[in-house]
Amino acid sequence: MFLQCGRFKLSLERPLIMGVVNVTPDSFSDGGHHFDAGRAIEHARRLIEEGADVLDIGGESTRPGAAAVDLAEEGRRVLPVLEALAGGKVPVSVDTRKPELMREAIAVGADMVNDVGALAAPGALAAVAASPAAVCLMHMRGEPGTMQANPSYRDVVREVRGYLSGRVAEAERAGISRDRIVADPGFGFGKNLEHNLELLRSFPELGALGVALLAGLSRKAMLGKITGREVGDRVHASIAAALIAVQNGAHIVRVHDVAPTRDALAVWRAVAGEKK
Ligand code: HH2
Repeated sequence: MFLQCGRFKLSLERPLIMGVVNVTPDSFSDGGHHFDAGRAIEHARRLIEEGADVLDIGGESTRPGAAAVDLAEEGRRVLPVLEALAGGKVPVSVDTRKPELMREAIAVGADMVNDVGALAAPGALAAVAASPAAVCLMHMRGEPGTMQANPSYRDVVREVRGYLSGRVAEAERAGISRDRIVADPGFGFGKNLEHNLELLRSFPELGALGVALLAGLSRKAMLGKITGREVGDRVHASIAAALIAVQNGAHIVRVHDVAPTRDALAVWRAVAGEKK
């Protein structure tokens, strides 16, 4: 299995690490740390050295309760960073919900679009379909402003899988081939701790979608609830979560802490066998 990702054809025979670069003042775990292009680019290059297989550049926080950012501001944040990194040795992804920014990002060389809105915004499917970029379709219940208010599901795994299956079908109808699609259950996006744990436990069931799977658990509130630790102190919990996700079938893990994740996955690969 492989993922066609802009200029890259990525093998999914071993788990891939997507390193997070937030160019925002307010992201939940690293807001403000790389809130200028120079620092963000420096951080991204460090993540590549640490072993990131893909970089995910975002200019709008989607943490619960986050304020929306307008198109011009989001573009000012991410486009210079994408431009500096595109064409390098690892693919770059743009984390955005805005179709206009998807187009602009692809025009400056983004290899992938990571959309927590699963290309549901008008024009988003067409923006990706018209390009060679890969796309990550994520499940979210509600909107970041209110999604954690009181999420409820009858059967979270069925509902998330059903939604993703519908979005994959829509994307295919729009002309995005399966080998360009990644699906993600969206941990923490309109889900309480029990929902998140159930999704992680049942991750293998998402394999039926027949596309690459991504898990984003890094430093999230669910890990704080389990360990009682503040966001800056969740690295160990994040490694455990990434490892469980990979063991349960995730092809890509989206993480802030690339170096320790790489080491943990190296051990997993050694045990799983050389092919990984
Ligand atoms: N999580 C976040 C943002 N984007 N994209 C995908 N596909 N999956 C995720 O789980 C996911 C995501 C939230 O993390 P972060 O980017 O660190 O925070 P913020 O949204 O506050 O910038």
